[in-house]
Amino acid sequence: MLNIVLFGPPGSGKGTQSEKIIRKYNLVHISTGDLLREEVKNQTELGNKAKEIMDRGELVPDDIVIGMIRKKLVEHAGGPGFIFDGFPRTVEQARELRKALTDLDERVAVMISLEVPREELVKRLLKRGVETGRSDDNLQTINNRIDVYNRQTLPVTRYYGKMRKHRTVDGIGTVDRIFDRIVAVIDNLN
Ligand code: B4P
Repeated sequence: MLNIVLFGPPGSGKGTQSEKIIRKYNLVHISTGDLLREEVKNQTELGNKAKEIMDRGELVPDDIVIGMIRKKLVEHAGGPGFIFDGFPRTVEQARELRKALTDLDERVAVMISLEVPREELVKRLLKRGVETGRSDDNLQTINNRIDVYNRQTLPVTRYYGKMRKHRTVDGIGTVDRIFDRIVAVIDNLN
């Protein structure tokens, strides 16, 4: 299996690039953000709890997110592989992902970080907020999401860096140009 972690701050283009990667490599897309928004939409107990946290721009507790991931991994085990979009977001989630994949005799091949400056992230997310009405795409929540990313999520790069699995990609430019950079990384994996 080819298992890829697509990483980067909110608004760096993870969801956008994931769509293209899954088409080219036929991978299963797991976006914890999408899974959580689905729970919110269906007004499940989990969704009602998550909505408040997401609207503040904080991270949903690890055990909730890990439970969702484990379920998806089992459902699609033995397939061509996964793209993890927006997960892991804490070192604890990264450790749990490793355990869950090891249980399936699998591992993460690479973690690709999309690098985009803060001003550009804010600009993109404000634009999406206007276009889609997504409730966490407002200035106050965006700023908190970026702060939370820097504080709680960025250390995950060191976790994969120690295993020599961390690669960075310039996330500025057209969607196609950025995709070409990502493909170059994936196609150069041993
Ligand atoms: P996510 O859904 O992961 O949201 P996100 O970080 O904003 O990224 P997204 O994928 O949506 O945006 P993208 O960068 O593609 O998380 C939302 C919330 O859920 C979190 O704040 C947290 O509360 C919770 N959550 C999710 N996962 C969790 C976890 N593992 N643990 C705990 N909590 C979790 O794109 C943004 C915009 O940029 C789009 O409008 C896009 O069109 C635009 N764009 C993309 N590429 C561009 C380019 N090259 N140029 C210009 N614009 C571009």
